[in-house]
Amino acid sequence: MVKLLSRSFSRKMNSRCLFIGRRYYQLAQSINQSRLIHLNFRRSLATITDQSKLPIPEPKDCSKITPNYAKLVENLSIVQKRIFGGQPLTLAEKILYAHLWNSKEIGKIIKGETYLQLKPDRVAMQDASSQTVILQFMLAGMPETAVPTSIHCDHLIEAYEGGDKDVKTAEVTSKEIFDFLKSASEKYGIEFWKPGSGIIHQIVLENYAAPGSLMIGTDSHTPNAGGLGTIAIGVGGADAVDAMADIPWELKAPKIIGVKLTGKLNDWASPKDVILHLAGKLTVRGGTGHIIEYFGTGIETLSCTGMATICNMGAEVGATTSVFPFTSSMHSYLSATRRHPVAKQATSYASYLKADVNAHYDQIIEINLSELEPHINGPFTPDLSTPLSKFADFVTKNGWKDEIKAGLIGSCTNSSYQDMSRVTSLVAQALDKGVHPKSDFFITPGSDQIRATMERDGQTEILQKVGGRVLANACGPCIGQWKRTDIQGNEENAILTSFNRNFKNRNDGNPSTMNFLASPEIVTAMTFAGRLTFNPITDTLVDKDGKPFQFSNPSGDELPKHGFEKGREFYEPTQVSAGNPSTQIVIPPDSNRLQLLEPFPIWHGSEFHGLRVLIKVKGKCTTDHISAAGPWLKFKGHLENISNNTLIGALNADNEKVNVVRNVLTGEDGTIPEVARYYKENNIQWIVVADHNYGEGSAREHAALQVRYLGCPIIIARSFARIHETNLKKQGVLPLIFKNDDDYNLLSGGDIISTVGIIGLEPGKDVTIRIRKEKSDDKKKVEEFDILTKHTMSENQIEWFIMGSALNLIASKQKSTSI
Ligand code: MIC
Ligand code: SF4
Repeated sequence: MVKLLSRSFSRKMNSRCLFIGRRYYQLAQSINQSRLIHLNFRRSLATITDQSKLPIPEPKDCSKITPNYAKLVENLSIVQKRIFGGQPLTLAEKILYAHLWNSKEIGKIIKGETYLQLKPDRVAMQDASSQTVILQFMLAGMPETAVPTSIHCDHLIEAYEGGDKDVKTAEVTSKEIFDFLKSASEKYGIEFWKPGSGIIHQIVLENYAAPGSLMIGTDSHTPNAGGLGTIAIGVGGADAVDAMADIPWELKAPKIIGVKLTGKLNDWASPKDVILHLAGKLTVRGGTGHIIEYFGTGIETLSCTGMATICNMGAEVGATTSVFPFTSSMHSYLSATRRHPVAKQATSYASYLKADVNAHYDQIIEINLSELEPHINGPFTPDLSTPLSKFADFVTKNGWKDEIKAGLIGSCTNSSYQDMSRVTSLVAQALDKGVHPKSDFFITPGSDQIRATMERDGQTEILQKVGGRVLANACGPCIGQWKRTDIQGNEENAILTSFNRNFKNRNDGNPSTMNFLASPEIVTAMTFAGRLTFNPITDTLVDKDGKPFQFSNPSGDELPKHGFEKGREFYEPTQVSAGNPSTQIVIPPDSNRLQLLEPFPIWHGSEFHGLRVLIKVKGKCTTDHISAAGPWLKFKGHLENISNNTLIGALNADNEKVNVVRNVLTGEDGTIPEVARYYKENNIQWIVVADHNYGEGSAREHAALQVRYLGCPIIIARSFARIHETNLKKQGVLPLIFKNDDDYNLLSGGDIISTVGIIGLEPGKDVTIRIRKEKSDDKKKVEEFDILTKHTMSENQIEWFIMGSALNLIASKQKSTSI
């Protein structure tokens, strides 16, 4: 048999694969899986999968997930003719304009200026962010959601013992949240995915994403679905409420960055390296206001899941979303995940699913995949990108200890079958030579389907044989849900992960943990060395016989040869056709985790006077700094309680301290939430002054809700991250931007602020900020001056501000129609 199979491969591949295959065989035997031996053996040999030969499983009912292509194309052609005189458009523009609410009325579209009113096909939410969405949706008074919607329980599961055990624990510790979300799902006709079923973005890719469709999700990595040709945009909860309540969802027409891919990834390079490299080029702000659209001959060489990884991490450069045109690997993935009917339909609309010839990109970046080497990004920011060959020097120069404490692979970004089979090929090589990881090794499958397929194909056993711990199908350590036991206090240490984000404090609450981001293959190989300076491509380890051991290139199947194994049946979502108004939403009256929302007060109608600068923030201030996750995730449904974490990660420019500000009323220093509450109790409203890209990172609307709740009507920043800026607007907070960037330097904590220009606020009209500085030694010595700020509020958005929040506006409209 060995001879027979080997015939189809080149000589070089042959010997390597045969060798690994033999080991797979012995391993499988040693774990007594005789039925699997045969399969695994053959599978491990087949590093190159002929997609057309894959089995096509029985398709599922695709009626609700197949886009209405005929209607979309018709809508697009109206806009393309009326507004653009038939000129060619990029794929991203085509999909967005096909989803315009008002294609027949809309006037000129200017990218970067015009607000588009869109009708998304679908909404997805995760358990942490969906709590406030539901609480807000309840206020909107709708009987059911207007578009197909799903809830995924993935963030509230703490990684500790691994797999099912951790899910069981979460079912107890977060019972009231899951019960609340489940009952709300039943009431409003939402598909509910239980804890343990998988991570939102992986489940969406496996079940809902469809080429040419438009979806929004209350999580910044929603763009993952761009790997399947979907325009999928991360939004705050209030935006989701718009779509669910059948209200046009607004998005400023984005510009388009075209990324031209040529060549083919070689050996150790993986799709993750495309985005790690691009993040280095674009930086965390470079994608703001843009969609990243990939094109070029290189795209046909990528797997669908690999493209999803690239789109997922586009969130890290601030891009609105990322998207790939329809490819044959998307077709194969759709078929393998029982959506052949969608693939078939998409094939007949293939010209809609790619950019028009000669389409114009606002900027073009070229990447030759053949020349791309693996990259490692970090620490503390995802855009600090270093090629693997230079990484050892980088570590030495920084004087970091040459040690990796833990390697973590998987998560929503990188837990495809391809990722797992390539990783297993490396682990099998090491195991064969008796080489074991020097660091802790964790694996997070993205869904129960992936977990089940990995188990069936013997991958899990191999990973466990070297001590790998398979965690629940959930976010776990990626979002700080990690009961870490290997380090003490705030010890400086390094971890390597295939996740997408690496902000301070994120994974384990320790500000001295450095998270370096890399592909699953690189993370795994380096975990065996346990050293940051180890380069798996060039360096050797020592095997059990004291001989040098070097990893061969990773290899693996793009899709499972024998199809995906179905996950466990009880993880299937509840099937819904409509809402059930008689269902009671469960909120225990004495809960400290759920609290009904009170509408925010409407604008008082005057200029603001006597606002205090609570803090002038220095440098990076992500949503993790504004509303930390980890242990705080449990209070997502309780605004009052979660507000105790407001801005606790922010660095005060006045005293260079984190979470310490001067209370100007008492003259004493306190934590930010303490002082904010003190001002609130004393009827003093306050503002935040911030640096660039304020609110970078997640879609977390708590970062806006909390400041609003504690009495902040205005944030003045050098610039804002897109989702957070919208979240602030939605909650009735005015995001103002310094007209002159240097004016940031003129403000300090405790300054007294008033406004000129809020009365009569209009799109494009500047707002004057009057600053009064009291000298701390003598209150009579004051200095007063004006600076100018601009804003990006549309007429609609100004109405949200006037009404106190977007939700107040929806509720008032609901009321007037029901009278
Ligand atoms: C994240 O990756 O930061 C999160 C947790 O998934 C967030 C969502 C949240 O905070 O609710 C995101 O990316 O939007
Ligand atoms: Fe979950 Fe991490 Fe993905 Fe966010 S980035 S959805 S926390 S796995």
